[in-house]
Amino acid sequence: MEKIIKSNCRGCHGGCGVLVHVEDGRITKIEGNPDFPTNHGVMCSRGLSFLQLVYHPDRVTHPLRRTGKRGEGKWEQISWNEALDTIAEKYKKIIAEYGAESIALGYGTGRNYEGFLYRFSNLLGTPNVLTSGHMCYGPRVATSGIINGKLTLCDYENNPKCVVVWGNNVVISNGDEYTGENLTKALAQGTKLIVVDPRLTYLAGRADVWLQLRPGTDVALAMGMANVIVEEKLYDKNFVEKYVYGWDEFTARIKEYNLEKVEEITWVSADKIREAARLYATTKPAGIQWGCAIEQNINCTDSVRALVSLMAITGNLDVPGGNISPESPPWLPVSQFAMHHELPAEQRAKRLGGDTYKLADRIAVITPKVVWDAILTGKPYPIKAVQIHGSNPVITRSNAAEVYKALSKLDFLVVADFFLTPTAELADIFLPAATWLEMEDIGDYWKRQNYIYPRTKIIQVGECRSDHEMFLELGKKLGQKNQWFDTVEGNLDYILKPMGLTWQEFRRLDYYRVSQKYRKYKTEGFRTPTGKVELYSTIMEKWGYDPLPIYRETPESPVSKPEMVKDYPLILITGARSPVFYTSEHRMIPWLREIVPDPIVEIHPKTAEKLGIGNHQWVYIETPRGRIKQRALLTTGINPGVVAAQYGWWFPEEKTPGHGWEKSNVNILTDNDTKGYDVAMGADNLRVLMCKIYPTGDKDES
Ligand SMILES: Nc1nc2c(c(=O)[nH]1)N[C@H]1C(S)=C(S)[C@@H](COP(=O)(O)OP(=O)(O)OC[C@H]3O[C@@H](n4cnc5c(=O)[nH]c(N)nc54)[C@H](O)[C@@H]3O)O[C@H]1N2
Ligand SMILES: Nc1nc2c(c(=O)[nH]1)N[C@H]1C(S)=C(S)[C@@H](COP(=O)(O)OP(=O)(O)OC[C@H]3O[C@@H](n4cnc5c(=O)[nH]c(N)nc54)[C@H](O)[C@@H]3O)O[C@H]1N2
Ligand code: SF4
Ligand SMILES: [Mo]
Repeated sequence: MEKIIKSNCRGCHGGCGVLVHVEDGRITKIEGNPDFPTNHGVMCSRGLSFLQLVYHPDRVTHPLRRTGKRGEGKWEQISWNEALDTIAEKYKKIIAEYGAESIALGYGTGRNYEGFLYRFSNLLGTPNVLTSGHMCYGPRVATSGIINGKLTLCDYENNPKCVVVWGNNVVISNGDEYTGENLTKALAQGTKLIVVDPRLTYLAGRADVWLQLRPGTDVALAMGMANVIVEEKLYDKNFVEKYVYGWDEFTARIKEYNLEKVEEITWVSADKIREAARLYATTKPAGIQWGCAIEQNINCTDSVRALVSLMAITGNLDVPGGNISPESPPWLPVSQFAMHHELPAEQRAKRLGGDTYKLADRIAVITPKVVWDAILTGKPYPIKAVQIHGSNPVITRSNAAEVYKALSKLDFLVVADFFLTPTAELADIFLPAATWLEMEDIGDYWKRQNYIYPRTKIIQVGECRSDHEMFLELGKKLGQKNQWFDTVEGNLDYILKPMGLTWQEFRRLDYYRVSQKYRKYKTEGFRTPTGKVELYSTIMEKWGYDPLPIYRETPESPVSKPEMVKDYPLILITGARSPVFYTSEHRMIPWLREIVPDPIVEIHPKTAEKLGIGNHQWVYIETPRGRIKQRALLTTGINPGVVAAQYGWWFPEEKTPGHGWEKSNVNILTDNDTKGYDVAMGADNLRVLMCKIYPTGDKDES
């Protein structure tokens, strides 16, 4: 008999309500739930093909132990008890000999088990948790935290009259909070659109103004727009007078960004910048929809604060239809569940890179390079073991060759995943993870938005377990028994308790919605040291950074390294999202691979012609770090001086343990030299490189 169960997809950062059809203990279909408020039945290709992941023949459904040499691909199946005992014993030894800080935990993008992982690591006593948070979402959260008190998002529910999509391709990526459906609906109602993107995306094509900037120059552009807004007196005088700190210093700084200079830096004409600034400042309310492209370069923190400054001076902060900071549900906040307060101060002080990247340290985030260095050099102290859940750093971290080398040198590596990825192939112990269809989970516990939802366990696949359960059970074996509730459900009850709900009550809801309050600053001010929006940041000043946003040229660019242009004439962007794959996932999913069989690099036809490159031809992309192969896609939607290569590629169909991790992996090309890092977050430069491209001469041109 068929049953239909409501749930919430997590094939990406999540958020789409779905109906799951189950027959005889097996899921037969997943479809969109038309009644769900965040997606109204809409799903993407990844969600629709999710069953091909769940029941994939290569999915690992039992714990494994390595039997051969590291990376040789030889494994034996072991029991959960044996796997967790082995890990616990190893950790006890490392802690006794080197200290808990010599164990680093790691997790991937936007995970609901974030709280469980941090609770485990804090109780273990290690301050070192590897995430994407230094260059994805974390900078927006942390920077908003010190400038205006809390992350801000575009408020689609109250009809923005203008939206600025900045370094984000939300209809493809369904970025960090709601799905792109909201924006699509706003546009259908006539909302004005400004897009800041070096590529002609679908959204750029629909925009009233498209600012095709040189990659990595967002701060200069934003400061130029602020300059126009101030000079032409288009700012919100009342808001500025009452709620902004550092106006004089800020206006003095933006004077340095006259449009002539900004045009030269950004490649966007002064007229276009003026047009965009006027449109944004005079069409109220207006929201900025920002993405990770502004974070993945040397200007990370300053890009975020320059954009918050634009929101503030135009009076668009915390107003309906502008940029709002969503209220959190009255649950136990992740930071409290994570027990950051339990990490002893002397352990916290040992956080790798914590003294250098102070804004990252504030949100318990580290930049990965410090971990690779600690493994490879033993300095400032050795990292002996790494435990990674839901992340594939060999493919997703900058300077992949160094990542591979570092992970290979570890005493002990644990990886929890669905598949034996190139990273998992280096593990000593592999833990088979459950998908969102196989666990009890509070959907979007990690996000900052108004909706949360229950996900219930619908099926069991092999012996797979949720990551939540893995941390709980491992914690118990490492002396944390008294600090956890005995079951995952007990811990979910604990998180929900302040809401007056038990898990059993919550799991019956379709979703839980927190209503939004607006203009809270009128009574509460902003949660910053001055109680105002700090255009001039007192916290950055205290830490010894520039208190005002400033544009920095990327160390590897035609401007800072003109001598490189001869050999590496093109600017390379990496990472613009593919609609069918999620980060390094899904390359083994037949429906998705059929749509995009090979990695793609976008290149302008004129450039391609000069280089003798035909459409769909395999090309080498080369930087001083190495070279990879992708297929050329000729498009006039990119500046002739820029190319854009996809990220996340490996080849699960190649049965060697490396699965072709070096062939098309764009992070072979990226650099992790700290000279290119953002000063406060340690964001690495994934977006602005210099490269050359040439045909591979391969015959397989089909
Ligand atoms: N050059 C370049 N590099 C980039 C980027 C870029 O744009 N350009 N983008 C960066 C960004 S924004 C991010 S967030 C990172 C992402 O990088 P990672 O966080 O490393 O993300 P994934 O590649 O998605 O790795 C996720 C792995 O987790 C597994 N997985 C999925 N769900 C679960 C789960 O619930 N539990 C467990 N245990 N495993 C699971 C998947 O099978 C997959 O192998 O990459 C970054 N790297
Ligand atoms: N389908 C799909 N969805 C995803 C993911 C995925 O891999 N696939 N990954 C998830 C993750 S981890 C994240 S962080 C989000 C990311 O989602 P988004 O924030 O949308 O990130 P991207 O698509 O990488 O980049 C957005 C746009 O920025 C442009 N861009 C590149 N460089 C610059 C620059 O210097 N300045 C500006 N202004 N724009 C630039 C690119 O051309 C691209 O169109 O998506 C999530 N959702
Ligand atoms: S956008 Fe994300 S949550 Fe929605 S269907 Fe696609 S994978 Fe699932
Ligand atoms: Mo991300």
